[in-house]
Amino acid sequence: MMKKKLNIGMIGYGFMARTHSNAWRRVDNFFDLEYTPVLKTVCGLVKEEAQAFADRWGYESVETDWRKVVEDKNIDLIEVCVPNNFHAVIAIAAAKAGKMVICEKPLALNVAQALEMTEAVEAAGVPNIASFNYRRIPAVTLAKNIIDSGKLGKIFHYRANFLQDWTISADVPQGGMATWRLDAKAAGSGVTGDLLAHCIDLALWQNGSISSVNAMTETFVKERKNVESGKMESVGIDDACTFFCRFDNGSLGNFEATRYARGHKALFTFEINGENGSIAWDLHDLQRLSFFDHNDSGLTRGWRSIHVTDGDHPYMSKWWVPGLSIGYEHSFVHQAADFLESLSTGKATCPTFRDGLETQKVCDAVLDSAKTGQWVNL
Ligand code: SOE
Repeated sequence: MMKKKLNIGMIGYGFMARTHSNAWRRVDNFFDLEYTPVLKTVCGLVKEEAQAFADRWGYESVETDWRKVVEDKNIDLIEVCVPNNFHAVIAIAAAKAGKMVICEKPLALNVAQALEMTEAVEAAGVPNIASFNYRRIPAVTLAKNIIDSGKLGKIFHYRANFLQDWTISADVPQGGMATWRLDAKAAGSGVTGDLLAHCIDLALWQNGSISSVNAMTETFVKERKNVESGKMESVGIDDACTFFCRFDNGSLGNFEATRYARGHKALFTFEINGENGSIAWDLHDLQRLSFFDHNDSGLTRGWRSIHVTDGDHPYMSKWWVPGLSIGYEHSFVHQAADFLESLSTGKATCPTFRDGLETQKVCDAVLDSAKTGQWVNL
């Protein structure tokens, strides 16, 4: 069968551009889809670096001006894989040019931008994704399926952490290609947008809307050298953030993210406690889902550790044989597959920009609450 082509314009050539490019390259090998991705153009500031990226990942051409890629009649989909302060301007221009858009998380610097982006893609009627990849780790998708099956019963608690330790040293600079996440102008916020946004996206998906939040943040290192100016500048991001919340379903939430948890590199965990059971997951052991079913007979009742690698587990029939693991990068392959599939079915791939906007609202409420010390209603 002659496949339909989806021509991709990748804006950015950093970490996320690699995960997305890898996904587009792999997806056809494992999924049977009507559409096939074509890596047309990669765009980045430094021509030689864009060229090196194109050579490594197989892009046909390079560009240094993202507007040219957005205006290129041959491009169908714009991938926004650049620092957060460029998400809105690129995504809105892409939507206005009639392009589909996949935008890295967090969707925007704030709710106002996220709303404008959402309205732009919806007005243009173009398929769009806010790229929260962890939804498509098979164990995480399985958790959602178990919750939706009603097995946990009434939910009482949702708990999530995202712990790292890479900015403890005051010598880590802010700004520039590698450390823009520490510069408030580029990132918007610190761990709230970078890490908690992942936790919030999963929480809203698995447990429904959040009605109110109460947060505290801290910036442990107050000044860092800015790579661009070469000067010591005050740090405007949150290094750590903890918040409590109430969900519309009556459950209580407890969230923490930090880059100051010595020893933890990317310890993303969540646990959900319901009347009839509980679920827990840990990114450091991403193929396993812990599940406790109170309805099990007393003889065998206890926490099970499900190795989510069987043929009937989400996405797993597409990979190797039962029992063999896949990893982090596959969540992006699954997103690519679901997106290509959605072009055939016409059914949107979640999380859409509108879902990303909902996460942004919670992030902004969390930062507001931390500033005022008050509960913030959503
Ligand atoms: C930050 O270190 C980071 O790379 C985030 O930006 C990603 O979204 C997260 O998945 C892993 O950590």
